[in-house]
Amino acid sequence: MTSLVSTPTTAPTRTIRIGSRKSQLALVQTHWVRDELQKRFPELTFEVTTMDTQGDKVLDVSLSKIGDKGLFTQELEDGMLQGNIDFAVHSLKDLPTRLPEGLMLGCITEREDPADALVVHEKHQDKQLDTLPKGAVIGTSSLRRLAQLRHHFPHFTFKDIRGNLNTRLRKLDEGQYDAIILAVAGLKRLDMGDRIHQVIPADLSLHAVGQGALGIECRMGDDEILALIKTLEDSSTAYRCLAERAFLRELEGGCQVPIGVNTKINDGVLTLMGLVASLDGQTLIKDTVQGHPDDAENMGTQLAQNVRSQGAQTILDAINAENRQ
Ligand code: DPM
Repeated sequence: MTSLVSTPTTAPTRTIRIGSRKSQLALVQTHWVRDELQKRFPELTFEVTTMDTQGDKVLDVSLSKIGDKGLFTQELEDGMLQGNIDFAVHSLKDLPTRLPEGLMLGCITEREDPADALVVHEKHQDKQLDTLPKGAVIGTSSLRRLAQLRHHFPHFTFKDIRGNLNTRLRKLDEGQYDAIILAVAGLKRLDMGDRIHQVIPADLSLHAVGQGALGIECRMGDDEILALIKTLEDSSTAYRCLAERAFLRELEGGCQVPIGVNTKINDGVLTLMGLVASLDGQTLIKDTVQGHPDDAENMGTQLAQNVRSQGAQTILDAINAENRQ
């Protein structure tokens, strides 16, 4: 058919739809991804679609009681499967180790400092973890942070805390807690690095699997999208996080469990340290494996089997039994 208007010589620019949670941190992270992709692919248009997840809506129940099966990811995953968005940006540590059929982890970005931070009430400005008073109320909803810190500091009182970063900091400043524990990465990304009072060293508390990295999830077989997002991958972070995720995948049974990790790559050797703790902080089971980064996932699985045979299974069974009640 002939047309009176001139036919365009190039295809119309494609719009790529990115899914994100609405929280301030999620948006900072998603906008970083969008801006980096826009720089690399100026001919494409990127659009951010925000969604509320179950984890954003249910604020009055402890995280460990809700379980961790896609609490912060499911609505975004539905959006991808229904074709409403093309990929989703997550804090990698919130992305379950088993993804729904048809979806995949397409990219792992360069990690921020994966450590946890102590943030104190102003009256404790001169204190560190080892000088906070007996009975100090420490806010965290992480079983991992709770169990490890309780092991080293049994004289603290641990109290649940929920809500986004700003809500948590407000509750701390109002005096509901003496100190709270937050990820260094989240504070830095929100330009609140000045609230980091002490970076908690690995010998006191190992960080969560994937902490500090972003995970970009996409549809399996969507090669066009996969090629785009892969340009943001950091291979060193990816190897480390794949090892960490394999460790967690092999151990978890759907509930939040006190599992911590630490990884590094030096001279081409990947070191993965993993820990399982009992909730009372009495028992910490820790082991390390080393190998070639290409073998990352097998190393994670191997380490899980090691700690299991060293007593971790008993701890996990007890936690899972408690969570079923
Ligand atoms: C998961 C945990 C927490 C988040 C459990 C854990 C912390 C919950 C709490 C799996 N997801 O770490 O053991 O302390 O009450 C979350 C944060 C970030 C991603 C906030 C934080 C930002 C840091 C990052 C919540 N998810 O840990 O302070 O990107 O790694």
